[in-house]
Amino acid sequence: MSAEQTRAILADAQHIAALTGAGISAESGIPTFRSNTSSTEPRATASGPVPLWDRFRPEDLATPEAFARDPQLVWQWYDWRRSLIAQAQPNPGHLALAELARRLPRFTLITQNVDGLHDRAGSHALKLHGDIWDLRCTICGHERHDPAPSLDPLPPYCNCGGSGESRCRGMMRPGVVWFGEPLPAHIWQQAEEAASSCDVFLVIGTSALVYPAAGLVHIAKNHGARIIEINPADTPLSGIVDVAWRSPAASALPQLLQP
Ligand code: BJW
Ligand code: ZN
Repeated sequence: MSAEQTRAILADAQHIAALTGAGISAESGIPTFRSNTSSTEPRATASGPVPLWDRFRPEDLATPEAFARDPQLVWQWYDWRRSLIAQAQPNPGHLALAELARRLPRFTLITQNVDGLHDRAGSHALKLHGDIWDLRCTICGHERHDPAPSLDPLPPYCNCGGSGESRCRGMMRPGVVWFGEPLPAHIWQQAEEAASSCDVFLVIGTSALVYPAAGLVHIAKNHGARIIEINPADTPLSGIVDVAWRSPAASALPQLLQP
């Protein structure tokens, strides 16, 4: 029923926006943040086994305070995640969104994910929380995109300014948005504009606990958009959605391409 309902709503829309979260990449083998299980064991390092990552909540590690306290631990978490992501492939959910963008008059994809799987599926996504393959110097602000799955040394150091005395030796941090940090203003502006002007807003695979990203759904609702949630579980937003499609994204989204 939800597939037909959703297809009928999409058919009349001029501008569709979609917000994705970790759930869309779950079927690519990437653990979500707020689940109790992880399919992959953390690897061991030369200095001994790394902690069981399942014990850490994003609120423990995705903060400037955690990085200041223990950059090695935070980098080990990102290094583990980068290795998982490097082995993962976009799934039929990512691919279906890329195809929808090609077919629809106007489609804006907004993601909270840093894994780059939307890019690899052929989408252009507004990345609210940055990109796990970007590194940024904590001293000089220099940024580099480094798609190598594993980094050596860990933490990585800035190498701008040449090899001599003038070389910056600042520690690099992941180019992502941690708790308490602002989202990139130009990306947020485009996301807010899309939420304000779309006819339909798809909310896919997010627990909708983290703001301001989850606030986009309220913005869309307040501007009259129909809201469609695709998630196997309820979220705090479920009460305000027009369609709650309780299905994994990788099996639901391809159904939207059917005639
Ligand atoms: C499936 C599925 C399948 C499973 N198919 N679905 C009180 C009220 C309001 C706000 C705040 C507050 N106190 C503090 C705040 C602000 C704070 C916040 O929101 N905190 C909450 C936890 C309360 N927000 C911030 O700090 C943000 N910044 C900010 O507000 O700045 C203000 C500012 C202005 C000016 C100057 C300075 C500051 C920043 C938030 C950054 C979040 N960063 C992270 C880490 C990114 C980098 C990284 O990846 O390491 O972003 S945290 C983490 O959570 C990550 C995610 O993008 C984000 C959301 O998670 P997501 O995607 O929803 O994943 P899960 O795991 O939670 O849910 C998965 C869902 O998938 C579940 O629903 C499953 O059911 C479902 N699912 N399988 C479909 N197969
Ligand atoms: Zn530097």
